[in-house]
Amino acid sequence: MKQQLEAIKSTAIAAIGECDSLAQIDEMRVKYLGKKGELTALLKQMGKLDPAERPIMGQLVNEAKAGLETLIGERSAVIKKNETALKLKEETIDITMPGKAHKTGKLHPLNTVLNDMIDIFQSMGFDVVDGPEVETDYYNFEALNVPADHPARDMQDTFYLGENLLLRTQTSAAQIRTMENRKPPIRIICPGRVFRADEVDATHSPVFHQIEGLVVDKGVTMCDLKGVLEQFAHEIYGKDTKVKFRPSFFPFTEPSVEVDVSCSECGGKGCRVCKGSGWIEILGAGMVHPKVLASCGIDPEVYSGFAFGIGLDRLTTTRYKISDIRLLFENDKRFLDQF
Ligand code: 2U9
Repeated sequence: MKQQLEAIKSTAIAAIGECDSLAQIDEMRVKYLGKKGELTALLKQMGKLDPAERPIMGQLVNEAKAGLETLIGERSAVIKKNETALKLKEETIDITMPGKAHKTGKLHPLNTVLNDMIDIFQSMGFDVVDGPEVETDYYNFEALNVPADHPARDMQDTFYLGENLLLRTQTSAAQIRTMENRKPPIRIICPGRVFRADEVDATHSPVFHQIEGLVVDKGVTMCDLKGVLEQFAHEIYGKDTKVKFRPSFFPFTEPSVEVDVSCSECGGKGCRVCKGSGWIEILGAGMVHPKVLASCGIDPEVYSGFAFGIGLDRLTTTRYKISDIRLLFENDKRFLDQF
């Protein structure tokens, strides 16, 4: 029996030493120490022994059990340590690796320029006012002193949606509504989409964007108009930019002007961008026509005002050297990703 015990011990020691997973260790525990294990089976054979030998043999088997128990414990600890080391190695994160770049959205170039313009006018005390894109003939033309026979009112130039409804050709209607609803002093800008039945080409689109501005108060003069628009031009194009006011005509302003800035491309010498003139036209403006003030219930004998209209698309194409206005409306990601 002693020999049997020694044989079991030495095979168990070798087998435990070769285990390299906790599952194998469990198998060893069952095989040698479990209820149906080899050492338990040996104990059950003790009855066959001489009574005097039983305690000695019992002690030897128990010592062997304890020895194997310790060995299994030690081997388990080694396996666990190895498994943890392996897991740590496998799961190691190299924090020096470059991260995955997240694609973030960007502002459309029109919105970047618009935001700049809004910042400039807000810093001069202007509020931003919104209005509908579908307007009535009254708010788009009549209230602005645009006569019935004016070419802008022709079907060829304006998108009519019905007898009296149309897609606004300028954002002025929103300013008329503001004058109807607010008492002066009024200092507002109205940015937005406008629509004209233009032939489409590299410089014309049937949908484009404007920022119109309106100031109404007692004692507002052409000097205020000049000061605000010069300030705007210097903020957008730089302090050294020259600003020129040319007489012009609009039905809704009297007197009217168009404003040119010295060409930023050639500094005023004349080039392809300014068509050799040295100047680039950036906006139209004027003192609000007394008839327009009166049609909104504002007494032109007490109040005066100035207004201006700036095309956002031209400003954007010149700033970013975009050769074709249509690119602004096509939503081509290859184009938009460049900004
Ligand atoms: C009210 C009264 C007057 C707005 C004005 C212009 C001159 C002008 C153009 C600029 C480029 C249109 O986008 S564009 O083609 N606009 O030249 N706009 S004065 O005058 C107003 C507005 C509102 C109540």
